[in-house]
Amino acid sequence: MYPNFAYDKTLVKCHPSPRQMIVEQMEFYAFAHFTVNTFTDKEWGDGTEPESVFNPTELNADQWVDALKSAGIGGLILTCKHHDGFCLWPSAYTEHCVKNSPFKNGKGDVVKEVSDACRKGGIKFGVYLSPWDRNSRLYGTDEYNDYFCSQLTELLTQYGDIFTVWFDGACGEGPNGKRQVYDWERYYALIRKLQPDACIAICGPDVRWCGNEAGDTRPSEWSVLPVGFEEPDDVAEKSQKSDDTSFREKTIDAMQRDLGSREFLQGNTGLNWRPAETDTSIRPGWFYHASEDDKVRSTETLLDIWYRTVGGNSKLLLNIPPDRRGLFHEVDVQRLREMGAYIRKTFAVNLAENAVITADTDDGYHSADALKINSYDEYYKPFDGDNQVTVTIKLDGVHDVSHVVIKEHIPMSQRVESYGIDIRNPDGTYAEVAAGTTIGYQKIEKFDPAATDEVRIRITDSRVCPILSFVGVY
Ligand code: FUL
Repeated sequence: MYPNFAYDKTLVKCHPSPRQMIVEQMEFYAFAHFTVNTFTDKEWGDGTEPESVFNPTELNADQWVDALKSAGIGGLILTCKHHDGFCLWPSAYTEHCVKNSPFKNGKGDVVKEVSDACRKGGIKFGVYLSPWDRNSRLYGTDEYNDYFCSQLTELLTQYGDIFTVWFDGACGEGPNGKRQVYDWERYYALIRKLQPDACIAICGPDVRWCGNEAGDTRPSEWSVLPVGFEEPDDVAEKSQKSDDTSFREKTIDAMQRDLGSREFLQGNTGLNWRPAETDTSIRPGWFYHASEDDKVRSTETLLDIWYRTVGGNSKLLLNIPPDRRGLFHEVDVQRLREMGAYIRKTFAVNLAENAVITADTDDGYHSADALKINSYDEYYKPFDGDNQVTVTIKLDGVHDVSHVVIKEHIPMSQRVESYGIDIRNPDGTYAEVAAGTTIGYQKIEKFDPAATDEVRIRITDSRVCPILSFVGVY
């Protein structure tokens, strides 16, 4: 059994591992879906596409990274192999890869170019390797597990540090298709050995699929879930099974709305920290289609998703598909710039920094002053048993306020179950401007701008005493 293995039913791990903390703090990262589909105008290739179709003539991964950084994105996951089996790196284990394509006369390596550009640009790099492979003749046999591990080994040893390995649950084989018994434990052990700091996402123990591709989120998102929930077979069951575009519009199933309430957890013997990740595309498709150039999501929609994910205890994994040139399309680049400009402007000045922050109670060691610093080195904590507390942020004058950011001290788990936020009116009364349930890694509350000299955060219920690490007022 490996450390942090998600499916040990006796495990109780209610806080993030160091590798999960890396992803938690990245908040917002990107996907790039790129393969033969980009050139055949498909979403799922069937594995018979000739290598000759893959020919990006102006590939420039620096352009991708610059665009991502303009939005404040901290990492990029590349589809090194999608369901069609075509590998974006010159794999020694298959002919179905870039080495037999016209791209750089067969001498190119997209994974290298992209990972180098990420490193140069100071963002992290992750790999998507589709377990389902429609090209490999080994798929459906035990040897496929060897093949898959050989490919993983190439990716995890030749391209520097990898922050996440993303295992898709999608499989469209259907009732008469090939059945592969994936040796998940072997894959996980290999990843832990070769890249111990990398998370294993989706069909894996460290990062949990949010359950839809539309950008839908849960109002109450918990990171502590029962062990055994969403094992790879469950993920596969809920994932896409045919190349049906309507799947991308499907929202979270009603049955899946609550994954972490006390009622939901009751009776489970094990608990595990598995934060949600919301993966969605900037366009209707995951791959580039010129016909979708006028269907790129608006900056407003993208920001709405950003608020609900990054500000709602989920990670945001936004897909930006490179086009046939090997560039992010101009429209997508513009959207990323606009998102970044808005976020930077909105959160430029944290009014809490010059405020006086107090709490109605603390344990004598961890005062509310610690909330000014956005780090996990210090935190605010009341006495055990004090599950309701009020934190008051007295500003250095009257300011227009429209956002409050709260972070729990997640190294000591997720505890808060409900809260309210008030502002002080000029006449000394208080008006509630926001209220909610879970906080977790981070809650961002946006409300109508109001002039005030004091903001009050009331934690109205918590599983055990609330422990907070940061408060921001903007
Ligand atoms: C799905 C896949 O089928 C899509 O093509 C895409 O890769 C998405 C991220 O996951 O399950």
